[in-house]
Amino acid sequence: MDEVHDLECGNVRSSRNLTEVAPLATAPSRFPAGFLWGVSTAAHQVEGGNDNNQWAAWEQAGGIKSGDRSGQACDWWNNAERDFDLAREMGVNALRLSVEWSRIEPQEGQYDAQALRRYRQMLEALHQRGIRPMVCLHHFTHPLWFEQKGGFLRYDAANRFEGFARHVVSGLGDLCQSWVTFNEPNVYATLGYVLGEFPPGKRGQILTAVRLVNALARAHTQAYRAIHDLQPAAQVGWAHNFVVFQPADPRSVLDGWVTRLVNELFNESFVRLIEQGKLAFPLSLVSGDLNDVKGVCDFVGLNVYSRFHVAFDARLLSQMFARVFVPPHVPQGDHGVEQPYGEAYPAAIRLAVERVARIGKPIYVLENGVPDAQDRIRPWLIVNAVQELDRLIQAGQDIRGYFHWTLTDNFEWSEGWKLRFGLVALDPKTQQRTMRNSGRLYGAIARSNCISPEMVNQYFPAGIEPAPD
Ligand code: IFM
Repeated sequence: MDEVHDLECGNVRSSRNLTEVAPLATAPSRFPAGFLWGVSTAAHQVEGGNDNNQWAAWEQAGGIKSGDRSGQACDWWNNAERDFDLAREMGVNALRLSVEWSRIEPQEGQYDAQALRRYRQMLEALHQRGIRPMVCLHHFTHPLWFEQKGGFLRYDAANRFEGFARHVVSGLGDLCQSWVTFNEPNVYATLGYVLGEFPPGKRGQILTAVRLVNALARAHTQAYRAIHDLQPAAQVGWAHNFVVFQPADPRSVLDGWVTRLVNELFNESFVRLIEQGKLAFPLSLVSGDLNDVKGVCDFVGLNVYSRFHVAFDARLLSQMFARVFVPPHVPQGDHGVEQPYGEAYPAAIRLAVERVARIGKPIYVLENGVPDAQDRIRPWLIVNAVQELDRLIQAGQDIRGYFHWTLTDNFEWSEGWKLRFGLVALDPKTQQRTMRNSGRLYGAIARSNCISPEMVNQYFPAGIEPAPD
């Protein structure tokens, strides 16, 4: 692996303008001391050998479009330390990982001490490398026994989740103070119950998706209180996936209406529950008041990637008449316009931050990235994302960190191994890793807590503008 050279930012405001290498208006200043430059990961996507959760069953049942299996994944269960070394070499100071409930509580009420010990080792290994861990309790996967009992739609799900959360925090609390209860409740509900892409593979069940979001908000609240009970100084939040939806035709009343509807269900539902303790009318008829959920978080985590256009289509009843698509000639990662990954849109960070800032809590960008095996547009994305963050912080927004998704290429859910989000390329068959240039660039930014045109030039002398498609 190549050495990464440290580049000082110096007085970036008077140095060469970044517009020479990127479509940027201004060069950013130094980030606040203690700003977290991290990478995000998730248990099922990296550990390998997870065969006791609902995603393993989904894989076996043919739920992955390519037929791929997560298999050995990035082999973290045996050797996460290899990737932690790469994270240290890169220079990040934080890493978000999740714990796999199906390993820790493989049967209801039976906890596996060995599994928790392995997570302790991982957290210790991160600390030894100067990397602060942030632990997520539920990143899309849970044990088969829990799924078979109805998952989070069952009446006592919040109690089960609280029991798991207590067990984890009791066992790992001396090594971690930052907790994410749920990753992307809105994605889990939408892909699992409206689009059928995630287990349990239901389509068009919009009311069930709303009920699930409510149930996840209750479970989040109960876990939040349990974590604080055990660890009063803990910082607890959730990771919200924010997508920019834009009417396909700004003059069309129907496009505007269906865009607002999609936005309300996807972007607003969980956020409104935390902000106001209820959903907007008429969704509030399904949920009622959840007053005890209001204000329950110490920070808001944002996972921000993309923008979609939305058009009214009377044939799409099961999708609330919304045709969600990506127009041609916009920057995109490695997929056709039919795929649900959208336009790579760093400006989404500003819109997302401005929305959740109304909750009044610190904000972390907990995911941002693009599937890009050849590193065509990832550098452009990183530079633009960092500039967005800088502008927001200058404008007074309380943003505490940026975590890139992801460290090493990993198992991308229903797309399997097809999409490569890593700063480090992985061949899952040989387990060979190769640092991408975007990893070197991101590392240089993280180490200097700043970005300079020299960094961009060093790794991308030919420039980083995304080529038009
Ligand atoms: O890989 C996922 C991650 O698990 C959740 N957020 C989006 C990422 C990229 O699709």
